Amino acid sequence: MKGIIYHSLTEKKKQGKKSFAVLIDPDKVNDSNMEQLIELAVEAKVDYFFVGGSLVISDNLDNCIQLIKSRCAIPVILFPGSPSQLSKYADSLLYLSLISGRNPELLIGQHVVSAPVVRKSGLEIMPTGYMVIDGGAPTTVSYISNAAPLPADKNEIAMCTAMAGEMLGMKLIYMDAGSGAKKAIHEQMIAKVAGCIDVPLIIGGGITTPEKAYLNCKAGADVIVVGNAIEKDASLIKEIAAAVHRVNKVETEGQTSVV
Ligand code: 1GP
Repeated sequence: MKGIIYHSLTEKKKQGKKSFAVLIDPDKVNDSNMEQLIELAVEAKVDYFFVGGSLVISDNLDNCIQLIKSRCAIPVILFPGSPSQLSKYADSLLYLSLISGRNPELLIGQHVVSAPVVRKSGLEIMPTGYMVIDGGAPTTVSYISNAAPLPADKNEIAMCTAMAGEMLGMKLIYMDAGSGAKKAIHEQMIAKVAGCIDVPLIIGGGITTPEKAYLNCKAGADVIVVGNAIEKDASLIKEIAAAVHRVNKVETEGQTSVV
């Protein structure tokens, strides 16, 4: 059904429910560690798999998604680093426009070139205002995008960028410090941006602990994305999922922070 993933994201936001997405880079997994990852994700009630990477070299994308689909019902959302990272086996596509940068290719150029293929894929398309925030070191995304990241302490610029993205019609805002960022995005910036938009807010890049995931959610993130830290230690899936979902519980019970 068209629009089912976006519907789930907006419904959760309405209910104040936070989601946890595990990011899988198809270059960094094989069938056997994928099996383990999927098992852990199901057990931890992970909400989404994001699949993609700034630079995907292998041809493992379809295989990786098919494996997930054959093992569980967790929705798969494509998080592509380029228009070549399309797979008809996924449920939905983050249709990214790099609104924090000033590289016209990533704002609209690549979209124009790939539009017929994207339309033909039949995927649910989710227009996403993608904002790369300085994570303290050059990341693959900052290099590949050939665009300066948004300074980490410029909360007002982040706020105005997200507002503009929403008014231009973006259905999601994704703030990303980049995979393996030294510094994850500060809660003050998340709060500032969350306070000025109505669409769901995705936060990722450099999140390595359940505490950080929890604080990000409390600050206003709707979806937390973790990739690198889980590649290093898959057992974190359980802890981070629990921390993210604990925000739901705490808010339902009207208590204060328990982490
Ligand atoms: C990167 O937001 C994602 O684009 C996740 O980052 O790999 O650092 O968790 P990490």
